[in-house]
Amino acid sequence: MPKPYTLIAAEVSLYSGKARAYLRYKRVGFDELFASRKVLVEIVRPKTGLAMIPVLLTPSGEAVQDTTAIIDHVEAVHPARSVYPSTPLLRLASLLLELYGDEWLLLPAMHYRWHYKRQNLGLILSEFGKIIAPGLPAILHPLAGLPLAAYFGGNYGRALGINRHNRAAIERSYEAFLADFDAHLAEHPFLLGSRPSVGDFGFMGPLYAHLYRDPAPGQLMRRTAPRVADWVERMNAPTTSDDEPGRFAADDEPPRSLDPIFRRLFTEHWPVVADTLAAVDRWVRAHPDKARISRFVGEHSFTIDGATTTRWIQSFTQWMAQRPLDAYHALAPDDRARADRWLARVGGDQALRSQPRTRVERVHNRLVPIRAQSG
Ligand SMILES: N[C@@H](CCC(=O)N[C@@H](CS)C(=O)NCC(=O)O)C(=O)O
Repeated sequence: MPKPYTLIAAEVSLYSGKARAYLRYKRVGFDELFASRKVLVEIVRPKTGLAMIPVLLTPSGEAVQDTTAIIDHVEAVHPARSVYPSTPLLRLASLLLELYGDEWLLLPAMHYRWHYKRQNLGLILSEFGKIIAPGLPAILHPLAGLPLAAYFGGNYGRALGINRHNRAAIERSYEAFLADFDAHLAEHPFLLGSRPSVGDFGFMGPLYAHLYRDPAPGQLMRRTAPRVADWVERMNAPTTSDDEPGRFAADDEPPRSLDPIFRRLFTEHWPVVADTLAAVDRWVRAHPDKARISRFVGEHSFTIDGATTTRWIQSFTQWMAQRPLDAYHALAPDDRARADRWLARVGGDQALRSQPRTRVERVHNRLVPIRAQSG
């Protein structure tokens, strides 16, 4: 019998891993439809206007793109086993962690996949070849996958700011992250307790298809952070026997063992986020006639572990960042005081104070500015 939902996805795709693990955890029945070029051309593009995966086809005929939109769609229909903690600080923490996973662990994911070609390329080319021409004999897949590999492998460096100046720094930062996450997992099965939150699913994107499954980083993870590898496996195979999915941390307190991860988030990632909010605002003011915000809105420099280089500013980051910012600004005074104490402990005490001057929203899968009404 067909299941109510269909997830258009691929094992090799980063954000597919996030959506797949989430849908399994929620126990909403779904079939996975392999995102071949034919599926992209015949279903994804006409239904979403984009050539991006994953896409969720819902029982009511909608096509939802973007993993965060997929999660929010499914949460609204199936509130049981919510991935959003109901208490305010944990909720804020989960949104920050989702943002960090989606947008910042992307750097090591792309770096390790494309830099360690000798180890990874065999697998990647065959999987890309399957996307382009699933009907071809497997032996020809690597050849068919070359153009797609050239596209992704050729563009990520400039867009994300990954090059010879910061490769070693990205590896130092990621290895430190792995050690911190591994130590955290010695105390808690998931990021915020014994139950996965939206932050875990954000982490699952980069930590599955690329950093667990690609041979070179996969070996690094299994060797240096075996608990992280176990977590990836747990996230992909949630226990289905009991209805009680576990608990979020007690007393609405983000676990202390996450402090180093939050500290890295606020030192490395948040300056990029803050700069992005300012750049989106400038871009929108400079383009009053444009209904949609361009995917890239300029270039800026950023620093990871002492290495500075430039990257393209991605407007989408603002849409993700508005989520924790909104959660912070909606806190009741007592909760805000508690949040500020926690944020000060992890170096984020100023980070969330100001809101973006221009807000953005997604309309038909495009980012649009919410302009102040004139008159
Ligand atoms: N933020 C989106 C990103 C989706 C995305 O970037 N998907 C990748 C594959 S993992 C893709 O389709 N990229 C095509 C492109 O960037 O043109 C999400 O959460 O779904």
